[in-house]
Amino acid sequence: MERIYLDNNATTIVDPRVREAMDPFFCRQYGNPNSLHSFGTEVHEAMRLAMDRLYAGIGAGDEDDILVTSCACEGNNHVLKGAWFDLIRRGPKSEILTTPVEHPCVRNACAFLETLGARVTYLPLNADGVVDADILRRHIDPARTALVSVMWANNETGLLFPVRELAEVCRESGVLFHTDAVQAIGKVPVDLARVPADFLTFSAHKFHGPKGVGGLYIRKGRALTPLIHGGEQMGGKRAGTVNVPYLVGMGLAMELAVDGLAFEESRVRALRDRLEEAILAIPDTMVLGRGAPRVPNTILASFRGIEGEAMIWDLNAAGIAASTGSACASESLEANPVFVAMGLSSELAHTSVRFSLSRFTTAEEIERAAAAIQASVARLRAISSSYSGAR
Ligand code: 7TS
Repeated sequence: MERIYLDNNATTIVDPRVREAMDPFFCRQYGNPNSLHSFGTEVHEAMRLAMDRLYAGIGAGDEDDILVTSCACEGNNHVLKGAWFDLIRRGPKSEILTTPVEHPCVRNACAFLETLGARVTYLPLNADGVVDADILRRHIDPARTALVSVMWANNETGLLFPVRELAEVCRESGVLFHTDAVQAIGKVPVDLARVPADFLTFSAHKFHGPKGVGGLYIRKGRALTPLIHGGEQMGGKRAGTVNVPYLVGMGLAMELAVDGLAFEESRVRALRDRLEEAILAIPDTMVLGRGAPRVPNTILASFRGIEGEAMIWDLNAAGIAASTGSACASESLEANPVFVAMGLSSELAHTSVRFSLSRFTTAEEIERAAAAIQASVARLRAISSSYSGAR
């Protein structure tokens, strides 16, 4: 029986068209793009096309920069550490505002900067589990705040943050705004002509491109101290030979993701809603953030009386890949900070499972997954000491 992959927020299958587009750049057009001979120059056209696709995909202006990075962790670290080198270190702006539900690469980079003397404030969430413009207005201080970093969409809940309003508040206050758009690309429109963010990060493997390549958008006029010093690649802003095959793949993956947005909005959302309906038909289940704006592919469901991890293993045995939404750190049983910040009980935090779909998910897979989830819940509740029947 074919396995079913419902963990697309962790990573996605590479679109076969993307792999095909990358192929010539391994053994045929393998020159270093900085070389002056034909091996070098012949890759330029493909690189330009890929960059054009990235610019078009996120609505970047011609004079803005997009740096090709190795992943979103790199892009996010670059922005946060750049804020330290460019601003905080020099004073008087010493504060970064962020949220407690960012990816660990943002939270841990902030924790590191705190050890150097930065002041980091984690903004509270509203009843929908996001930071809104009023909350930001209450905390932002133009004299003290150097940077605001808030994700576009949360990887565990799929909740969408009102980034346009947040970016506008920052702009009015003269404060830099960064958004981690890793979980937004290909799921909702991401248009920097409408959202006045200064920095934005993305990662190809979340939208059917290869792993190990991502992008960091820098609006015109915003400087960032390089994280990687070296040669003159990318105008000296990020040294290292450009990963040409992966850039080519990311460019096409971006174009396909943006072209597929309407499909995501209709077909993927319909499949997600169908799975959600099947989950909610099981007694004592809930879906987090159901009433609030969410990306169309994600379900974070809680099954009372069942440890999320037990369900992952049980579903895995049935050939279905989901994740706990990292309800527990893999090595400890500490509750996920995302759930703590959302004010969810530890019971909810420990009983949640994340299902994330993609444009490759089929209706038949959803029906099979729904049946497997129902069977797993029945099996695990029958042996659960903490479940004593529907309340
Ligand atoms: N930012 C967000 C919002 C993410 O979801 C992830 C990966 C990253 C950054 C890191 O991306 P990378 O390019 O450096 O790999 N998120 C997840 C996840 O939700 N489950 O596994 C990985």
